[in-house]
Amino acid sequence: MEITPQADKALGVVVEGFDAETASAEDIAALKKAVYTNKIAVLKHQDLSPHQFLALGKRLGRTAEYYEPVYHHPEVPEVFVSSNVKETDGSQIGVPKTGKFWHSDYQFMPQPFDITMIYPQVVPSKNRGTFFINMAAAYERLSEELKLAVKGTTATHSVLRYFKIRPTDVYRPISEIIDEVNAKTPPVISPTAVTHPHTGETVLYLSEGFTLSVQDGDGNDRADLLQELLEATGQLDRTYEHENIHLQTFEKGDMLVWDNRSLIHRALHTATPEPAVSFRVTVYDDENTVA
Ligand code: 7UC
Ligand code: FE
Repeated sequence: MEITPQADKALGVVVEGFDAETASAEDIAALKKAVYTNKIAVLKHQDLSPHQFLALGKRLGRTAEYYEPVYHHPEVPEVFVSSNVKETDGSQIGVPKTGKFWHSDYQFMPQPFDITMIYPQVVPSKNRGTFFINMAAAYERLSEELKLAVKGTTATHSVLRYFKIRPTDVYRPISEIIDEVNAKTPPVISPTAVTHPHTGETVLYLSEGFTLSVQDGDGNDRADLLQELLEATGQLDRTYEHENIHLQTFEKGDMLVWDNRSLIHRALHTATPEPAVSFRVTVYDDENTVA
């Protein structure tokens, strides 16, 4: 196994010679260390079944089934399927157009995932990739004034704005669906700046997709501060040229493994939709917490 930094990039390492079936405990430890240090690891030349993919996830930590079953792989429910391709019988497996907004995975849940693994299955010929922002580095780049303004504030997160209507929701009143989403996944409140449990970094915990509001210590809404932080971190830049934005491209056989506690991500917008399928396994890492 050989781990090398991605050339000319602020983030990421490329991992050659990683064999999920025979990887030693030391290989797994080295991979996790690279993920927390360099934020994204691109495992090259992977050829895994959904079961093998899940087995690899289990070596990194505690895997989880996504709370909405419509995303589940039919044979391996822990595998989340993003797909815009219909099966030959016309049925839909997984959900199309997932994650086309800035977010981290399960940011709206009481406990977000530590590690996200994405394994693209059908790779578009162009516009392939995912945008990332390192919210630990973005915090460090804030002005002293903004860092001070963040102190003592909390942020409220919810899936509501990006909850996908399920096939079974057709003809249901939208108010009923909204009530159901709020009952099942109530808004979660966290400090606006959190300590990364595995690295100790200070991470801005907010995103354009899932963060509804920021409040000060007295409970006053700070919509102005939320707007300033989204702007400063690069999340409002529709040219995607902000210095904080990293475009991670991939090719067939690549598997992306990233630090979901410090990175937010956004699926690349494709103007002409080409077939795209990817599998995802998410992991809670209960070990080696610093906070
Ligand atoms: O369909 C989607 O974009 C899924 C999103 C609402 N949640 C992904 C996650 O893991 O938080
Ligand atoms: Fe995501």
